[in-house]
Amino acid sequence: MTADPDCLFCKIVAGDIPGDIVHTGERTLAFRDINPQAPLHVLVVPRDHEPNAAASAHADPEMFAEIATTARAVATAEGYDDYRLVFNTGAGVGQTVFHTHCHVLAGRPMTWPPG
Ligand code: D5M
Repeated sequence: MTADPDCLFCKIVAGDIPGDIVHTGERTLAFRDINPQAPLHVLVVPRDHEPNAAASAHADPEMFAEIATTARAVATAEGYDDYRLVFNTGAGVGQTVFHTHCHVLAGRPMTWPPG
């Protein structure tokens, strides 16, 4: 298990700070976003620290697939067949927490392209 002692999401994974956890997997954890942008807004994170989706996919492709299946499980459990997954990858597109996370958004109409 790799962890960064300064990383907010590593602290949630470790249970050192609270998260509104909706799913615990062997290699992933899902918790509600503190600033929800839709009726369902959950973050699925790998337990292992990597700074972004590209790094996680490279380091552990199986775990990266687990993020997608966890996202579907969370959406289904909350009654949503349709949902949007977002991986902000890099500060230039709005990434603010540099521990890989998948936004799972559902429950309202969504437009394309995203803002
Ligand atoms: O998304 C980072 C997301 O992390 C953003 O939507 C807020 C959320 N966030 C920040 N702190 C917390 C805590 N403590 N719990 C739950 N959610 C949190 P990004 O893609 O990096 O912009």
